[in-house]
Amino acid sequence: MVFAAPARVFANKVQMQHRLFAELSAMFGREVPLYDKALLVNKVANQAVCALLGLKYPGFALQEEQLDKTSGERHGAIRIGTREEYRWVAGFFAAFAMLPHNFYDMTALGGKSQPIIATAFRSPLNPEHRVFTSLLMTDYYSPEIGARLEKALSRRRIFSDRAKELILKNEEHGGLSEEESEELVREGTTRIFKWTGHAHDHALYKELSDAGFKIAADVACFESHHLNHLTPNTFCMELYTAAMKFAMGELDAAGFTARATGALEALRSAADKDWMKLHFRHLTMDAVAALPAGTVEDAAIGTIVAGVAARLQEPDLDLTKLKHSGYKDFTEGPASDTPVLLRQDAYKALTEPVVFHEADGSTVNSAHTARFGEIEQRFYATTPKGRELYDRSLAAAEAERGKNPNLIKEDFAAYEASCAAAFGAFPKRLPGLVKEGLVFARYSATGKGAAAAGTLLPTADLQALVEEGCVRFEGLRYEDFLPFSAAGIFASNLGQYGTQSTAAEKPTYSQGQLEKIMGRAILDPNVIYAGMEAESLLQTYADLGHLANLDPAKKKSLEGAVAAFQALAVG
Ligand code: OOG
Ligand code: NI
Repeated sequence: MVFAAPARVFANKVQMQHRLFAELSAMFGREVPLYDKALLVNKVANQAVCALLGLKYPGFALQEEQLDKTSGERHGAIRIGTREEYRWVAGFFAAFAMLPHNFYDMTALGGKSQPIIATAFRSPLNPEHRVFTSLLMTDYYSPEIGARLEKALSRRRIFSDRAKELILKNEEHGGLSEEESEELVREGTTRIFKWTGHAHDHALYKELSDAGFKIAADVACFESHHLNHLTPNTFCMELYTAAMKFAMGELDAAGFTARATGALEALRSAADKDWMKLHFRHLTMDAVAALPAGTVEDAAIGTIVAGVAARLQEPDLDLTKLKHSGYKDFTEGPASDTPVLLRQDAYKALTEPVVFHEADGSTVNSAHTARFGEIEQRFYATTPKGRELYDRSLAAAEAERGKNPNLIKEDFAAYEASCAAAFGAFPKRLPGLVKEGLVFARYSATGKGAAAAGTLLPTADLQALVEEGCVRFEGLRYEDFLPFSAAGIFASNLGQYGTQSTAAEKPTYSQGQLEKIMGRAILDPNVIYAGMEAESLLQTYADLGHLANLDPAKKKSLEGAVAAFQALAVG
C-alpha cells in the first residue's frame, strides 16, 4: 500500500510579511533612536487627528491597538550593488508574498537622474508594506570607476548559504514552514538589511564621495543592503511635519500652534466620509455611511493643538537633544489640498560613525550620511489621465518654487497658496475626481439599486445611477511610488540634486533588463487598479440588471481590463 506524503503546511506569507516588517521596524528603532521618536511623534499626531474625527463623527474612535495597526504600515528602501544580489533579494521578498511592481528608471529624470533603476516589492492586493529596491548601474560611470565599483562589490557576500537555501526552497515548493519563515526574517534583520557601521576601502569611499558619486559609495563600500529608511504612514502630513519641526527645534511654539491649527482646520473640512474610508481600511462602506455628523468648534481645535504642543514639550520628545541634520525643506507630492497619489516628507539623513577596514588590516574611523526618516500619507490612485494632470501640475509647482526657494520659510501661507494654485485643476473631493476620470474607484450597487434591479430606467449612465442612489463607489488607494518624489528624497539626503553619467555615452535601461536580472515579470499597477475598477463595474451593472444596456464597445473594454488583470493571476 502506498501512502501519500502528508501535505506540507506552509506559513501564511502575508502574516509572515507583517512579522518581517514588525521586526525590521524594531531593528531600525534600535539602530536609529530618532526613528523611534518619530514614530512616537506620529502617534501623538494621529491621536490628535482621531480626537478631531471623534467630534466630526460622534462615535468614531480608534482603540490603541487599532491605532497601532492602522499606522503600522511601512515602506523601506534598499540599494543593491549587483545583479546576482538583486535576484536573491527578489527571491527573498517572494517568500513574503511581495512581488515587483512598476519599473522606476531613475536614470531618466533629466537633471535629477541617479545611477539607479528600481522596482518596488509589495503584495498585489491590499498591500501594507513595500520596499523600494534600487540597483546601482555601474556602467552609468566611466569604465574606470565602473570597474572599481564592480571589484569592490564582487568581494561581498550578503546572503548566507542558509538564506539562499531557504529562498530556493520557497521557490521550489511554493512556501516555507513557520520556523523556516522565522529564520528568513532573522536573516533579514541580523544580516541582509542590517546596518553594521563597518565598511571597506576608505580611499574608494572618499574618492567616490568627493566626485559626487555618493550613492555608489553608499552601496559599494558596505557589507549589507542596509535599510536606509522605514516609512510609517500618517493621517495628517501637515500636523506631523509641524510637530517634528517643533520637536526638532525648527519651529517655535507660536509657529507650531499656527501651523497645527491650520492643518486641523483644513482636515475638519477635508475629512469627509470618502476620506474616512480611504484612511481607515478596517471600516466598511456601511460603517462609514452610518457615521453620524457632529461639529468641530474652533475652540475644540485649539484644545487639541494645545494638548499636542504640551505633549511635544515633555522631555522624552525633546528631539533637539538627539544629533540630527534637520528636517526636509518641503513636502514631496501634490499640494496639501489635493488628495491624489502620495505626499512624503522626511528628516534628513543622519551622519553616523563608520569604521573602514582596509586591505592591510588597518582601520579608519570615519562617518557616513545615508539613513533618514521619511513619512507618508497615501491618497487616491490616479488614472493615466489623472497622472498626466499630476505631472503637469507638479512641473508648474516646481517652476514656482524655483522662483523663490525661500518662500516656504518666509511665508508658509503664501507658499501653500502657490502650490495649491499649481494643482488648481484637480477637484478636491472624491466625487469630482471620479466624475472627471482622474482617479480609479471600486463601484457597487446599493441596497436601493439592487432592490430596483430590472425595474430601473434602461440607463447605463453611471453618473445618473450614482445620483439616483443606486450605485456607490470608494476611491482606490495609491500603493506605489513616485519617481520625482523619490528623486527629491534622494537629493535632500545626498546634499546633491542628481548624479550625471560619466560614461562615454549615457546608457539607457529598460524594464525588460530588470526582469531578466530577477527572472520575474514586473507587474504593472495600472493593470491592477484598472482591473479592479472594471471588475466592480461589470458586477455593478449585472446587479442592477443593466448589463444589456451597456454600450458594446464599453463592455468589451471593461472585459479586456478584467482579462488583463486576471492574467496576472494575483487574486
Ligand atoms: C530610495 C528613495 C525612494 C520613496 O519613498 O520614494 C523612496 C532611496 O533613497 O534609496 O523610498
Ligand atoms: Ni521612501
